[in-house]
Amino acid sequence: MSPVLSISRRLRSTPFTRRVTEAGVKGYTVYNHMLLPTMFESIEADYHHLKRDVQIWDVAVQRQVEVRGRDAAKLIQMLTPRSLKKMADDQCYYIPVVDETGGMLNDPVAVRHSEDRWWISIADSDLLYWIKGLARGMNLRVDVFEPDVSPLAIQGPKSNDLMARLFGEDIRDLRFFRHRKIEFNGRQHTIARSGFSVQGGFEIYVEGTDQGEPIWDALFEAGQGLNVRAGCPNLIERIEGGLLSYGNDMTRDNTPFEAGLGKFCKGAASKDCIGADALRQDLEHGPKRQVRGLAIAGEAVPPCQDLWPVFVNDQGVGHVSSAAWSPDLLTNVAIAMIDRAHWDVGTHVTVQTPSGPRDAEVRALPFI
Ligand code: THG
Repeated sequence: MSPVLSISRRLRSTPFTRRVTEAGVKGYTVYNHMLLPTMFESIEADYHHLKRDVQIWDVAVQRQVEVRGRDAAKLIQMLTPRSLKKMADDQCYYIPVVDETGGMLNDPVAVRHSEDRWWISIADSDLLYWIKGLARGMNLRVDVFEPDVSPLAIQGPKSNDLMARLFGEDIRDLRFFRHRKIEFNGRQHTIARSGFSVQGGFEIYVEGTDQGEPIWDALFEAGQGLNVRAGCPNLIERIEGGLLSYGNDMTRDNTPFEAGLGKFCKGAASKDCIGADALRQDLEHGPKRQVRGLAIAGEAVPPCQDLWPVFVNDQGVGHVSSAAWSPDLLTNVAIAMIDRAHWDVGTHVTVQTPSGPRDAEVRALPFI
């Protein structure tokens, strides 16, 4: 028998877990101390379906850190080298969050409701404590807490049709990384055009655990004839799309410039951001290494559970952190951190995989 995950109060279920189980989930990972589905039919079958139809994803693990109060905007600008000055009350921004060494603590989506009310929709690290610590240590006039909000993503090319059926035609006009309120069951929820795939779609920030199953059921009801299925962030699709996974593809050892997030660090020179001084070197001279795509030759590689060393002429030049066979590109696709001297697109390298050394070629991200 293969090992099982023992689920308890610490390993939190979500408002959608019962429905996810009923839908036949086959694999889970743990993210923010909570269950995140990784597979339904198979990673390849889920991938083809996501690219053709529409899926409903339990991404409640994208927990919200709510920051409320007169110093909210000031505190959030301290977290990130991305300038938030022009951000409107209906916008979401992808923001690298760095510590005083310039190391990445998280790569959340910031959701601005108003000057004094924000959500930070976090990746897998305990950012709540960093933000609470800053608020307390600096005597800021804010409350910082995790609200009862659970994102549900609707992803895939038919996501517009599905959402229009349930929430009306106007929803088609919602722009990328903008949000608005919708009403369901007499309750208000925030809905954004966003999500962890490059197929397009929406995220509903479901307010209230008790609303999870009613919204899930309504989406499946509305999706009849659209081949709607339960799904989850897909390993192959996210590598092809160049979407990075915090804790896998970048960690506290990396600056956002190394993670390829330099375009979100234009405010890195500003004193408002805690990591500004530490980031100056990378801002002025560029990073010493950076995230790249790799096309790895040969048959399908096994899952990447540890870093795979990358070599050029027996010299270590980086490592692979995520890899999968791409059925559409007919090659293995991977995300790697590669030293500057070898990161040019087209460079030939060798990857030490668990199934032996493989030839590989540096590619730009995204692959597609
Ligand atoms: N949605 C929400 N919260 C999240 C994620 C999400 N929290 C954790 C994790 N995913 C954070 N990671 C990402 C990575 C990339 C994007 C979103 C979240 C993304 N980026 C676009 C890009 O890079 O082109 C848009 C960036 C922008 O314009 O600001 O979509 O998926 N709620």
